[in-house]
Amino acid sequence: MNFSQKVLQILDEQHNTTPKKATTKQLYDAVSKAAMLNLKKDWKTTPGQKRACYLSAEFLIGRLVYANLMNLGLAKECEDLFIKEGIDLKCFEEIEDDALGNGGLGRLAACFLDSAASHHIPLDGFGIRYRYGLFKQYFDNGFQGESADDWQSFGDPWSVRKEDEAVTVSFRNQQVKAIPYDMPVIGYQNGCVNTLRLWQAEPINGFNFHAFNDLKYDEAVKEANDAENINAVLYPNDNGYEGRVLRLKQQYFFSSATMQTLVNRYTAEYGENFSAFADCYAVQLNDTHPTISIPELIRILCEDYLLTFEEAFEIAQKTFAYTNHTIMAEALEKWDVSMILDVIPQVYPYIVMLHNRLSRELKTKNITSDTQKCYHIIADNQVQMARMAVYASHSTNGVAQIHTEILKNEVLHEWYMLYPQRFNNKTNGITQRRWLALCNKELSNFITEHIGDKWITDLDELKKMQTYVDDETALNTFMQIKSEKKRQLCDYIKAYEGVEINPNFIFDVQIKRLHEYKRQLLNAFSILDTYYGIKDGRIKDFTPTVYLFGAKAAPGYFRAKGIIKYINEIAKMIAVDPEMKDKMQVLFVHNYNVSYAEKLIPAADISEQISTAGTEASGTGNMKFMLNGAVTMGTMDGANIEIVEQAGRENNYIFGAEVDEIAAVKSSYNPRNIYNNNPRIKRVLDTLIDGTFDDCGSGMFAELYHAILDGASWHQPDHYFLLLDFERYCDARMQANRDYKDKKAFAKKCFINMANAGKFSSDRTIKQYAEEIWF
Ligand code: 26W
Repeated sequence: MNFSQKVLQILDEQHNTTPKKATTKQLYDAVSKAAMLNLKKDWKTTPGQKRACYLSAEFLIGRLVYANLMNLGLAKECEDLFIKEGIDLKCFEEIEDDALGNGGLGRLAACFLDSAASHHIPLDGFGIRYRYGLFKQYFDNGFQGESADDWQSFGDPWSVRKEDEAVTVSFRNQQVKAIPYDMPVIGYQNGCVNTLRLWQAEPINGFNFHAFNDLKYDEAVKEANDAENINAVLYPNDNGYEGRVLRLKQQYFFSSATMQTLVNRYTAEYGENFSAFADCYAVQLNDTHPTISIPELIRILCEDYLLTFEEAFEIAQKTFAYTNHTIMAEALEKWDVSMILDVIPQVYPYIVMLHNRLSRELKTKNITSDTQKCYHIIADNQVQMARMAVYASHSTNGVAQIHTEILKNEVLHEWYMLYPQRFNNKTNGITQRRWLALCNKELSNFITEHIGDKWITDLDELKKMQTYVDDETALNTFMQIKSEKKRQLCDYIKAYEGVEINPNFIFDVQIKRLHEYKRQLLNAFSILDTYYGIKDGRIKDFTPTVYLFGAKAAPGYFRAKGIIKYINEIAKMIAVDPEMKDKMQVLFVHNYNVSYAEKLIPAADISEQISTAGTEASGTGNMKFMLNGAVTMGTMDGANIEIVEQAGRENNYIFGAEVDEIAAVKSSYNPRNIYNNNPRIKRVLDTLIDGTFDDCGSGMFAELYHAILDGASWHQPDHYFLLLDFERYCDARMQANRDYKDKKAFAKKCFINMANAGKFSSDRTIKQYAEEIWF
């Protein structure tokens, strides 16, 4: 039976309906289940083959149905079936994203899984099956509001519950069942299917009948509630540490369940001699969030299989590797010893043993007792997770060249001095399947018509497009495609936001989590300055531009929420100004997510990547824009540096202080001086306090103003150097605005960016992990 017939059969037998009468949910269920039957024969592991395990608290996989159909090679057949039945495949756009992640770190994990499967690399993901993913965002009078993300509202047809592979996870005062839900990770039309295993916590005894009979109804369901609380919700923090008990429980929950599984699988195949364990499994820790896996594996080996600590340590060290994703000091995880003792006391002795082993090693290495302190795994009554990860693993990597250098020279400098061989760089990447083939069919077809379709699994092929930069027809088609993607985005925004934007404007886009270091506020200041410049006649001949923002702020991050409100106020002011109607527009789209990114990125002319130099570990959105033919407006930070290295600085807009300059001015930096001496800056900043905009008495705007000019107890004034970079940013933007007048010349820059994006495929990244760390 072919795929279409299976779809019809499932609709008939399981839903008692036909394609024409079926609801979107029923269609989705039938299509997905038919696809699952299709891949079943390929979903297996090769015996005796080493497997890599990607442990991550987040997997931001987005919408699965289109990607899975494409990778299975069923997209055409499904589309034909739908056309025949008069159904629009677009109906699946109603289906929620799987938003089990916050931002870059979670999306990277999803790209890696796609790339590994597409290149026959045996890599499985392990994480948490959150009941609610990242909150949904709405705006209420310009303020961010949040609501729960019920990502399973259309069901979860891509998961298989594996009851018989459940394990028990123990906390000091609680035991829970960890039930695996396995999702297929489908390689691009290559018959390879890997697994993403997401753990769900459930009670061992669902219902206490005795308590119920005693009329203690709360107590009757208490165990179930306590278990379900563990995976109830994804912590919505991105780059901000929260030392909460529940978060520690989540981390231990999926770490322990995964370690038990690996040990069980190993013993089933090889018995209780663990000497080959590290030849069977490589475990990559996606930031420190799964790092408790290290003492947990050691504990299991010591307690259940009676290995000595030393034997277990050596196995762990050979097995684990650690990736750091941020240098924000406030994101470094440190758990209070008291909390560890309260939640998982059984693990603590092994943390102490790790600490002691390190201390002994330091003594043999002639390190002064003063310096020794900065290595201690247990320090200030806290367990320092990054130190544990570096110490008890064989590899530590950063995610872009500059980031790895910063790790070696600053954040983890003392560790680099001790173990230089452990440090390595793996510049991030993105999957061109989702971020070009799927989200930009027009550009994909254009590329394929010129160079064939090998780029889909070998992005270096894109280089061959370079020969067409000076080809009139090719460049014209390229420009038409950008226009078409802009029109499509306009239609979507009209329907989804109720706002009309002009497809003939320059599309200038900043989409990413809202964070001070990413400097959306700098973007806002510069827009305001442009607005005043146009009004005052200082700026003439301005090429009309729409400034698009998309970002979620962590619900407890007051400043980030203030910035959202501020940008929404600016948008409103400009929208009601008739003079601006054919000049500029600002829009903050609501509920930015993976699926929204897939629409915004192909339509962009300018990609805003304006973090303070030395703060953005890599960035991956920047790569997606480049691949879809946008120029980068950016600082020399993260992967921007490698992007312009590939595409040429002359084809991008690089501005602002670099890492050295920031370091040099830091101690004497005085933003108030800049403010007092620069009337443009003063005017823009004053809008935060002079009543130009209304924050409804929340105090948000004044707080932003004071953060920049006065600082706060925890930060120096203008900690992220907005005022330092302000003029250089405005100049770079004006330059781009003028350059755009020569549409051909501008399109050529975009084209060159696209043609040189090959390096930023996650296929390249994952092969480097595979070859240099795992196999
Ligand atoms: C404990 C709170 C917390 C939560 C999330 C701390 C840190 C994180 C992540 C590590 C933050 C994150 O997503 N980092 C991003 O990782 C991307 C993938 O490597 C990089 O491209 C981004 O630059 C980096 O900010």
